[in-house]
Amino acid sequence: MKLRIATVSPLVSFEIKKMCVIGLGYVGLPTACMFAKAGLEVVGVDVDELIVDKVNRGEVPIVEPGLAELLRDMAGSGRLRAVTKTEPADAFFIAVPTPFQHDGTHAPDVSYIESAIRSIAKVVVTGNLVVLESTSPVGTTRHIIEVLRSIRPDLRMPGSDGTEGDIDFAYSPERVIPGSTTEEIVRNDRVIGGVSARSAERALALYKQFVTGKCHVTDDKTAEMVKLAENAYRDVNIAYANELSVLCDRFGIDVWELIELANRHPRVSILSPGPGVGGHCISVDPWFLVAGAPDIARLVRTVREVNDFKPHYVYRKVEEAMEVHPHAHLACLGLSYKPDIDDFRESPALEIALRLNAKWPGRVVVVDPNGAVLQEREERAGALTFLDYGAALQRCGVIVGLVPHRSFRERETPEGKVLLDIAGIWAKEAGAHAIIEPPVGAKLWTAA
Ligand code: SAJ
Repeated sequence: MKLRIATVSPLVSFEIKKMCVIGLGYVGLPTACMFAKAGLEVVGVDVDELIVDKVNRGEVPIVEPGLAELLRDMAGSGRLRAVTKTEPADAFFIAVPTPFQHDGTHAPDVSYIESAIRSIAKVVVTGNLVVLESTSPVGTTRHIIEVLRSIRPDLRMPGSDGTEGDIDFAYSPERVIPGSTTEEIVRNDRVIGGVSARSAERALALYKQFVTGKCHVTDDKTAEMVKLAENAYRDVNIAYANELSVLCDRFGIDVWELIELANRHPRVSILSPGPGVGGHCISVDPWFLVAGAPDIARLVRTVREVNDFKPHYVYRKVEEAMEVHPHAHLACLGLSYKPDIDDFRESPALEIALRLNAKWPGRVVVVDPNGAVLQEREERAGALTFLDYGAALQRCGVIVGLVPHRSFRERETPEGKVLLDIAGIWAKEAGAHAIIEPPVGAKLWTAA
């Protein structure tokens, strides 16, 4: 549906001065800060009291460059405060997680979104705007309208044909990459999907208060699908690199050299293989497309399976190396879901390390620059033996490079060790498309 922005629409006169941002995580907190910086009164809502207390003290609960200063300033200015219960406001932003069910079905779990809209239902009044930012299955914005309609029959909801109601609704996906959130949230282009022309118009006006990238207006369903299409696109491309890595292993070819050479083609740009795909987005969102159309989403499903297979493959390769060196100690380098961040959600590297540690207790050590953060957050990490890089190399004969953290890549290639270079740590040129040459005295898994 192509939306036309109306120039005069009755509810636009409801000025937005105060907003509630529900969910103070990786997206909600920076968004709340940006709106506060733009001069709005912002109330951040989170069910976690520890997060609420921290935010009110001006302390960031997550590591994200630039966010600490921003939050300190905004909390100090009085324009941003945090609470555990949704308050009356002019606009509501929902930025809560949408995981999938861990029962093998991978069905999306929209229960956090549903509880957010139920909390909004208690305070919402005519003229309010509700914007959903959480990555969601196609149709979720419509679904929350129906949830609100069932709780608040006194309010007129917008129609599925674009007719206006008493409340406006829009869907606008975040597109930031962890590690550059505070820059990308401002600079990136944004897609804004309104359920009606007025909804889109109001959401657009709001985002324009801090977004310098272009804002593209469409309908809610298209905006929902855009986000899923973007992340599935990345999944497809990473799966290709991962499949190449196992093919190269079978054929006895160095995958890093292969990719470097293939990328010399002017229209080829292959990504980097790794231990699998982690994080809370790429490894999750494509399943929403599969769940929505299981009979036809064949490529997206296969791609998920290819990327989910990679950690098992890596585990088997390490097992083989340990069988050849039955007394060796093993070091796992890197545990986060990608390099240079303190985020361990859905991390294949962490799963591999835990599994290896369970198989050879007492013989496995792990190294990660943010190991302390992991130990604080994840109970299972208690079973792991953390060492610094130098000590791990001294103790272990088999070294598995799982995450190419900068601090690992800056080091010399270890000599006299069995190196399993899963993520290109010892590639000659640091970065995505590096050549690796087998270092003297070391055995590489690609050459095994
Ligand atoms: N990975 C590889 N090889 C690569 C690139 C990545 O194995 O060449 C792995 C990473 O190590 C990681 C996983 O893929 O395990 C995902 O990492 P990522 O950097 O591709 O993505 P995320 O999850 O940190 O952020 C993505 C981004 N989406 C896209 O690039 C299309 C970001 O813009 C989204 O905002 C975010 O998902 C989200 O929240 O959806």
